[in-house]
Formats: sequence, structure tokens, C-alpha cells
Amino acid sequence: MSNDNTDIIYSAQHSKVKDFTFDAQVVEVFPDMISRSVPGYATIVDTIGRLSKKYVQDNTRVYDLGCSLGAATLAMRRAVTATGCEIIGVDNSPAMVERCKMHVNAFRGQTPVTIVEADIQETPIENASMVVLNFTMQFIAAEQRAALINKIYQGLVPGGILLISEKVVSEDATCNELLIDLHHDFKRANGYSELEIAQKRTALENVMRPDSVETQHTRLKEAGFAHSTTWFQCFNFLSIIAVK
Ligand code: GEK
Repeated sequence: MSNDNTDIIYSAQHSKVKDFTFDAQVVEVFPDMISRSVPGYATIVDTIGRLSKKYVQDNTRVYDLGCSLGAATLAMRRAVTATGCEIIGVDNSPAMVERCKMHVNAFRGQTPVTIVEADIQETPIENASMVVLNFTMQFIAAEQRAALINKIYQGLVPGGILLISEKVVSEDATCNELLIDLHHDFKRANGYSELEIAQKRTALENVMRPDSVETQHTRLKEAGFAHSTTWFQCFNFLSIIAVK
């Protein structure tokens, strides 16, 4: 079964598989693509909402960095009960930002939301009580990730939280293969063919460089976070909460 919003981008043989970009074609199928490709995506977005209810403080900002179509932004806007807050969603894909603004405007909410087209590496983080990097940092050059985490730490108020979800690599090669196999089984079970799985893997090779979970926690500690824990893992996808 397929309709206009089903991800069939890699279903036909491409003569040359180009590097993956977040263009208009991806925007059309993005909700289907991410839910069929990322194990636990719905649980993570739902939990982001729950966390925002607990952790967002009055008169602070909330940032959704790499907001895509605004799934996390909308989950937080629905859940936040703190007053005087603003949610800022940032993405550097013009096609994503345009569609995200439509999604955000389609729902009403108490908390104002601003969607900005910008590079998250250039975005100031100020007076934040919650920052979300939901599967975004993996697209930032590895050598620039520490600077991003340091900036977020500096911009958080005491008690503020950072949520990072990422695909990870296991330092043990056998376990790494095992987790990749399980992920590919998950994609097969969600209707992706061998060709689609292989071509997507090639498309992401140069643009998505996952870290190990150890690297993630070390980077958080070095930035100054006193507490960090992996609260969710399914195969090679996980989500971490760090508290300032
Ligand atoms: C969700 N968080 O649905 N600056 C701004 N945006 C960027 C940058 C950058 N330097 N690099 C990549 N992006 C979302 C899902 S998707 C994850 C996030 C995925 C943006 C990019 O344009 C895309 O929209 C997003 O980060 C990554 O909860 O597709 O695997």
C-alpha cells in the first residue's frame, strides 16, 4: 500500500545514490520515513512532552534544535504548564521550516512558538530550561559537537535539562553488527525492501556520523552536566537526559 506521503524515495534503483539532504521530497514523506526508520520515535516524542511538563520553568525558553516538522515542539506546547515561556524551533532546511510553520499554525496553544530557519551552531541559547536535540546532533560535524553542547550548557538555567536522541555505534564490533542487523530487521518489518535499506545506508554514509554512547556521556560531563542518563535504547538508537 502506498499513498503520496509514503516514503518510496529509495524504492527504485538509483544509478548513483546522492548524499541525503532534507529537501522538499523528504519533507513530503518525513513523518512516514522517521516513524518507519527510527525505533521508539513515537515513545521519545511523547516522553519529550512529559519531560517539558516537569522541567520547563516559568519565564524561560525551550529550544527544539533541528525541529524538522515540529513533532517535539508540538508535544512540548501541548504539555507545558509553566507560564511566560517561549518555544523556539530551529532548522536549517528551508523546506522543513516552511512546512513546520504550517504544522505549528494548524494547532492552538498557550505557549508561543517561533520557528526559525538557522544553523543550530549559530543559534544563541539563552535562559533555557529545556533543550531538545532529537536525532539532530548526528548531522553536525563530529569535531563541532563539543562546542554545541558547551553552548547549550551555558545557556541552560540551573535545573534545566538537555535531551539528546541519537543513533549510536557500539565500540564492540560484534555487538555493533548485531544492533545494525536488528535495526535492518525493524525496517524490513516496516515494509522497506533490501534495495531501499541499502540505498538509504549509502545516502547517509557521508552525512550522518554516529558517536558511541560513551562519547556522548563524556562530552556532557566535560561540558559541566552533573547528571546524565540513557533513559531509552532500542537497538542502536538511544535517548539521553542531562540535567544542569
Ligand atoms: C523530530 N527533531 O522529528 N542546523 C539546523 N538544523 C539542522 C542542522 C543544522 N546544522 N543539521 C541538520 N539539521 C526532529 C527530527 S531530523 C532527524 C530531526 C532525521 C536538521 C535537518 O534539516 C533535519 O530537519 C533535522 O535536523 C534532523 O523530532 O531525519 O534522522
